[in-house]
Amino acid sequence: MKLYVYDHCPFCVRARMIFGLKNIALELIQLANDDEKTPVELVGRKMVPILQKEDGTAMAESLDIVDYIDRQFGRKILSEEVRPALSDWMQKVGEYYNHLLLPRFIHLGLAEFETQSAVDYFVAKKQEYIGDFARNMADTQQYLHRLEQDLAELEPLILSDTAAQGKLSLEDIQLFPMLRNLTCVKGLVFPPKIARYTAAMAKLSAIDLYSEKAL
Ligand SMILES: N[C@@H](CCC(=O)N[C@@H](CS)C(=O)NCC(=O)O)C(=O)O
Repeated sequence: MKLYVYDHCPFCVRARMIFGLKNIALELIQLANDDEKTPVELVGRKMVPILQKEDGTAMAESLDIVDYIDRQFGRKILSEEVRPALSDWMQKVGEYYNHLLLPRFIHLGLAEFETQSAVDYFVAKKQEYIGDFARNMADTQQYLHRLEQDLAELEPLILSDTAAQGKLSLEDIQLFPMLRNLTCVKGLVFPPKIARYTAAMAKLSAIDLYSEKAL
């Protein structure tokens, strides 16, 4: 099977996780951020992740891909339960964390940003949502302060290093990609349980963190 992704895309990390967790072979295809043709030909719109199955058919939507792989290949491993407190936390942080992430992604040496045209495409599109990237970088401390308070609230919700609610669930599929992407923010210190959880989930799902490249 082929999975079309951008490295920085949290929805793509969700889809990649189920392959890693179940140890299923996968061909990962990193698209250029300005490649509109490939996704549009596969699923009719410019969006990743896209799973191309062995029969050539293509499937979009991260949680549909996760559900398909979990049900079709071996024993189902994910519980569908998502605790309201965790869901609320992800919603709250999801509202502002892109101000920290998007301006950094283009400097991490990621495959989707190898060309200047791919970078320009991303910057133009995302600045429409969050405003000037340089301004957002300059506001780092303000967002970090808020995030550190929110991470302190998340800490008691992490019940095990290898599964947020104690057993693997859709919580891990949604939470780990957010935490993984936050590892690109230099100076951000995860509370101990969150740090152990992020490291363990990265290993279990075979997905690199950005800690070494943080800026
Ligand atoms: N609901 C979709 C959302 C996927 C999504 O928003 N992907 C973004 C990348 S993070 C995308 O492809 N956006 C189009 C673009 O970047 O031009 C899913 O869960 O798969």
